[in-house]
Amino acid sequence: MKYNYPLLNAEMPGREDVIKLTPNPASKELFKRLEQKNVETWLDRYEAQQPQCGFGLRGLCCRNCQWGPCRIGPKASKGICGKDLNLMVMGNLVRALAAGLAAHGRHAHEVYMTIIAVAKGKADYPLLGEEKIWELAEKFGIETKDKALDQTAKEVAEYLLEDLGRMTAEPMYMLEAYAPKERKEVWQKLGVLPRSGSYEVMETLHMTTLGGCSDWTALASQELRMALAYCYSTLYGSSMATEMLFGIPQPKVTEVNYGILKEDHVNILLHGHSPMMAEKVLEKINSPETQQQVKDYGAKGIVVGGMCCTGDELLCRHGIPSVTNIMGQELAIGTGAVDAVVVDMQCVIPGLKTAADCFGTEVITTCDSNRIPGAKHIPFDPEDCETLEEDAMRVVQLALEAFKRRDRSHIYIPQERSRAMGGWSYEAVVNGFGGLDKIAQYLKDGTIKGIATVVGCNNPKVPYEYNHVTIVKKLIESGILVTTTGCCSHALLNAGLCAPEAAEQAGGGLKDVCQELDIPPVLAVGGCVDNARSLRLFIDLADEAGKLIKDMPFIFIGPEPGNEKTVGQGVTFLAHGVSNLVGFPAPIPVPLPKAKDGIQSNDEMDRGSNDVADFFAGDGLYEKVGARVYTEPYPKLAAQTVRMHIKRKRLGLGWK
Ligand code: BF8
Repeated sequence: MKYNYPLLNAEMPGREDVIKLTPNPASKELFKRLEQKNVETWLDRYEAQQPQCGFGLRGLCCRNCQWGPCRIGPKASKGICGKDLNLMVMGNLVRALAAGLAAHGRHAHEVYMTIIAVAKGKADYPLLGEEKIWELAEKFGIETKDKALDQTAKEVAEYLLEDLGRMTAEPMYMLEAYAPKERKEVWQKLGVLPRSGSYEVMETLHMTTLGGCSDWTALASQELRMALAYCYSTLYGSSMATEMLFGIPQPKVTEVNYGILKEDHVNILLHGHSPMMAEKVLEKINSPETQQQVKDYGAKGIVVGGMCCTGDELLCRHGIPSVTNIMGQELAIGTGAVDAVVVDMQCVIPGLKTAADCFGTEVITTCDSNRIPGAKHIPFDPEDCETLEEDAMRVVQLALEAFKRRDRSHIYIPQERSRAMGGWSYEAVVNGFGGLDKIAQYLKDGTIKGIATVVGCNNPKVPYEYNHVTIVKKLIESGILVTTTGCCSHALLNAGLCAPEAAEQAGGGLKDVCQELDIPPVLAVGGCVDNARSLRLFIDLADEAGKLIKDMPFIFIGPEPGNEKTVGQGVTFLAHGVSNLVGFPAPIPVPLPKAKDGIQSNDEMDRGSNDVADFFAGDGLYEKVGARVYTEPYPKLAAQTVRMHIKRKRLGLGWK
């Protein structure tokens, strides 16, 4: 059964479609098993929510003040305050980006404060990314002569903190250092240069409060301004600061998927986004003390698996096998083999604990921002980390004790494993292909037709992981190189598309070059903050080719967008001139043809917001930044749209 949403010109899958279409056999098995065992998952809760509210789906509901909630529809064309449809849709969108920026900002803050704690001697972490520390110091113009590495790192972190929190109108250091000159001029002309992450979140909430900004186009400008703050204060900042601490990832091969769990081992999953505590826990797991204790507890060893973006970070740096993403977290618990899930921040759904309670899995929270009732809480705070070493050891102890208690009658581990290569930092991609000049040449001569960065969450509105995998298979077949992060990367890793042998599935020159260099056609570049790596690649390749980024055969794709954070990711790439393809028409309603002026049409109301939809999909945004949003929920059609986009860009450049 499908759920039809004519208002969006789309349908959503029912349970049978999800189980039939989801590409990972392990997920199919686990959905069925959890259903048999009567354990609730997101799939049950999603079905219980059908039909979903048509106002909310189209961004036509405002809950920003106590006059509301207000809805716009055939009965009322305005909210009580007079807010019209454009203002409501754009206001909701800009608030979503603010929430996403706040989330990545909090992540960034933890990483920067950890570097400062290390420099002050308060936290025992290495500074393995020496080259990144010197690179940033030089870019920021920090005097480094006779300065120790840790002190330089601290100064860099203080600059990054300023980008996160500046309240005055000075330029952002990171934006000045890494944004292309041509873009800076575009943004200057548009008046969208930001102050800092925190300032722009404050300004956005201010603009959208009752009686705030009534001009949706000013909110659209704020959307661009905030995306730039998001990009340069949180994506670039978190990604590079984490490299300062734990080093710049290099490619490494490992095995991924649910089959990495082992019945006779202690199984620990590390889940969340900021890998600060996870790195320390990993250090303790690998200590001789723990390895001895494991035997005392009667286990054959410890398996560490990664979930979501913390999983991506650990895969990239240590080759730790990853298991799954946001919508697989309950399935992983459903194996009955997970002794402990250690979670830090973000994308840890409340349903995780419900499933964990059914299987006796210990859930350990490590961030004060992400508390879960009934979970053990051992917080990491870089500003108060005197007990960090003991705390990380306690986390490991809890997992060992959970292994002893585990009810083995519930264990069911689908034996799916895939080979995968992670660790594709910006530097690794450039070196792997033999230099920026080589990649630019491959693009020019058509060996590689284009580059798509395919990223983002899962969303129950499309069949779980089906859109990710289907689009990417079609793209590599067409000779388009793919970079990936976040939940999408887990779908692609488990599908075997991130292994060098996946080159076999690529088409044309991409197949040849990947086989020759032993590189996968789908490059797992890290967690969501590491979209900065793909963006930097786009920026530097355009520069190397002597072209503007907006003219290059690049695209950003979010096939299953879910979290508010993805709005920021998409608009970041748009602001840089890279068009987006999104896999479901919300919260920007699907752009159907606009009714002619003077013609009253219900369609005009149904689609949510003509002007905002046209701004993103039509010429409004395109004229400002040279990029637009395509929306297509059906993955084969989506891949076709991307191929056309890439082809048009190549034609424009005169590249065959
Ligand atoms: O930051 S892709 S559901 S896990 S938000 Fe979350 Fe979305 Fe997954 Fe990583 Ni990104």
